[in-house]
Amino acid sequence: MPASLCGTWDMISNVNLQGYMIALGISPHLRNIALKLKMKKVIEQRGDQFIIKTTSTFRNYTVSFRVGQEFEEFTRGLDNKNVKSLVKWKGNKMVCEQTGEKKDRGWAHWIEDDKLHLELYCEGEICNQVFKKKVKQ
Ligand code: ECB
Repeated sequence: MPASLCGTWDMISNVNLQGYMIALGISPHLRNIALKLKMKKVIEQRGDQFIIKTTSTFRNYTVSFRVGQEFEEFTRGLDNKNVKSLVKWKGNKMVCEQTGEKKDRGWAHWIEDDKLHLELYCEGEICNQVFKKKVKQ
């Protein structure tokens, strides 16, 4: 079993979000706002269902799914597109393929050195984000 992705995570690095957003067709105005955000991830598992919440001071985005079960995703508040998404485990990585108008689109999450890693990719652009586990208060 791969290390659990569950928990509350704070972003500590964000590389090439700009390139990823350009590939998604996000406007310059929204890109400038998004680039300044320190996002959080809250990942929960209930039975065989995963819920991933991305939160920020500007917008939040939530997706929920079962591994191995294709679902319809509308990327509301991101690029506002309908995609068919499928999440699988590939080794220690939770990998999501998002099939739609954009080619070669998806993301992968994994744990490395107690950090949560996220690779977001679209049409050859790759954004790498790293999150550290939020200290319990
Ligand atoms: C939700 C906070 C970001 C809001 C940014 C607003 C406008 C910019 C529009 C699009 C930018 C595209 C992506 C922003 C980066 C991350 C957001 C969630 C990416 C994602 O798909 O995460 C997956 C994997 O954790 C789960 O949805």
